[in-house]
Amino acid sequence: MNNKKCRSDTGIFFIFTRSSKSQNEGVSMEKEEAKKRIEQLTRAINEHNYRYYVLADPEVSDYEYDMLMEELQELEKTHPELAGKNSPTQRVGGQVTKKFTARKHTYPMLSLSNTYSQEEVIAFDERIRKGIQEDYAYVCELKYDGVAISLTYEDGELVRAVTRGDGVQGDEITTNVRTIKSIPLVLRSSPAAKLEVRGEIYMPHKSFLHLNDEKEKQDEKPFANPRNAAAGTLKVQDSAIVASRNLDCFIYAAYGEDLPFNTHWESLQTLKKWGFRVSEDVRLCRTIDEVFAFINEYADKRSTLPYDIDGVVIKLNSYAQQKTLGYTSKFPRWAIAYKYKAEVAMTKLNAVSFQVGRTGAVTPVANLEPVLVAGTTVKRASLYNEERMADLDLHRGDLVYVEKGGDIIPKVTGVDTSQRPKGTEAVSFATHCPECGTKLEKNQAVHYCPNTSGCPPQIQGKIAHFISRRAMNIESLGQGKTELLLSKGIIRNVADLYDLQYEDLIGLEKTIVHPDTLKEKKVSFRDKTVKNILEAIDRSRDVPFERVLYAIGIRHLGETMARKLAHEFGDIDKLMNASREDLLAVRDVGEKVADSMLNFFEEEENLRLIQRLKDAGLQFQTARDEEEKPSGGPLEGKSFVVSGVFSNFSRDEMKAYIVQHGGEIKSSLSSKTHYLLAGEKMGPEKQKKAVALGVPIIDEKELQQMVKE
Ligand code: 1X8
Repeated sequence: MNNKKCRSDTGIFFIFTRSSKSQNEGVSMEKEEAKKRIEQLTRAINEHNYRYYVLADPEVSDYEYDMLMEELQELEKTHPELAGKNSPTQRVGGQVTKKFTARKHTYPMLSLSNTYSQEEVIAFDERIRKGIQEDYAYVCELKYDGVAISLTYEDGELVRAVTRGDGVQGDEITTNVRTIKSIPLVLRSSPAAKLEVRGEIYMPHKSFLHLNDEKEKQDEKPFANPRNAAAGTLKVQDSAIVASRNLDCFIYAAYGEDLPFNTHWESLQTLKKWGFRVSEDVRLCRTIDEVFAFINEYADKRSTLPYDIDGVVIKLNSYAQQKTLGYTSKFPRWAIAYKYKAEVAMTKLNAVSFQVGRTGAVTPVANLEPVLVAGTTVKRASLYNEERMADLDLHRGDLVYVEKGGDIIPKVTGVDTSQRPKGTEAVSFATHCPECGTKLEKNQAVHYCPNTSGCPPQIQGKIAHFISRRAMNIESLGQGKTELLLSKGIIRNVADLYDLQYEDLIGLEKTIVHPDTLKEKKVSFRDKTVKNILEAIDRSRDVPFERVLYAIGIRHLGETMARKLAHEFGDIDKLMNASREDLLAVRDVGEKVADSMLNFFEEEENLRLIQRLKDAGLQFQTARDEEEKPSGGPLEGKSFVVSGVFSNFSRDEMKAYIVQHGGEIKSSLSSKTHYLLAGEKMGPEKQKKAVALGVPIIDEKELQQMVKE
């Protein structure tokens, strides 16, 4: 098949051949043979990874690579005991970290002293010259805007990845870090028994834009910038999610004993040979002028890089000289970070508008004469709140400074009052909701529109929740489209969705502004879109009751609780008629949820909505087969709560025994429970509650007696 001879940089020849043996023969392959092949494949795949992710110079096609990977996966499936933690198959993730444990750093992870001023860089150079009194050189590197990481290798294998944390100790995130393909799991050559390297994990722009697009589609809040996205991703518990987000990493330092280099420059070259991804954008500079040339060069190149940087790191090259200078309590004396200023532009403030969020919060937004900042055209910028607006003392027509920092939403950072036209009026905060005209209320620094059920963006919030994947899963109808339908008055609430006809939708079009990103987006309803939406709406009629209950958006009613209540009560009418006590009797239902349920069902409008959804054919009771109980047994019509441990049955067997004889199992006590079946070690709280509710407590023997009778 794909016979290919490749020569790696280490001079080892790998024969990259997909095993000619069939899968069936593979299963019976001798373990020794399998082990050898696994080692061979692992080496080959690691080498390909290195060529692809580190050198950006792949040697085989994706297909050939996939074949090798597939063969390795098959072999590991047949011989799971041979699948190591650092096998290249582990890159796809799947392991879950329940809790990230704290780990102390062997070498503290210091931050760098940093500056925005060129004078301070010159002063830094002068301090070095005084301190060293011999020839010296600097290494200039980029300062990546990501998450610092420490990677420990033992005998050439990755054993630990720890975040910076407070510099003394950080969180171990090894499982997640293993999914980052440019981080070697096994080194190409092993320098020392123990090696620690440091670098920055970041999210490339492309991955970031893709991730936020997805988030937007799912109606989730997008990340503000790639750094937050990287940090958030590394703390996700499911490593498969981490694997899917395409993080990347640059390594920029090595720590260990007896490392085979004497300068930082050599360390970077050697790290690359060992298998690490080291940036090409590094330079050995012999004078401070060369340093500034590097700084200025990358100030221009910055906007073309596929990832965020926020400055340049300048390090003294010689380790011996670094040692001479040493450290302050916080920073190394031999390095400094020069930070680029956020890009600022000046433009005219045309107007201030007010954006109403889904929760009813009102944010002031500056509408600007379009201006180019950091490579993108800015038309809108956030003004945060009334206080911030007052601080700026904005007048209509003012020339304002707009800054695009690390976040996707630009901000207005200042006003040039010297150029203010005469007779202009200060902009004041809205008194009424721009969406529905209701008088605004203020809570701490935030203005709110109190019209929760009639204000379009707030209805929009409710609809977004209703159609979300975990609720009614009407995915094809995203944020933009619901906004359009609301603004045109085609829908006013979630029940209206079920009245929509093809003719209502086809051809609709509007340009809308995303509330989180302030970006413009054009939405339109074409034939295929409309059909997909109507189909999805139709399909949602089969969504089970527990999700419908979650979808209707009762405050504080999360997914789990909705499921419990749906099963406990079986249908919406029983739930609507439940007393506070009935609700509280359900395990984990607290006062907050109970009261919120009662409030919800008290509102005429909500009852009308539920009736309309019922009429539309949504599921308002648990499916029949779930409810169906074997009937005719001696325990028919009796409900039981089972608690404690039993001598003749396990707890599950006990429950099955009851159901078998016609009884019904409830997960928690209410006044309607017929019996509490108590085993040993039942909690005293249960007993108290049963007594209080007047539920008889029986034991195993009494139950068996009841069955016999
Ligand atoms: C932090 C960073 C360093 C480098 C790049 N990006 C960073 N965020 C580098 O050395 N090229 S060094 C560093 C630190 O020591 N705190």
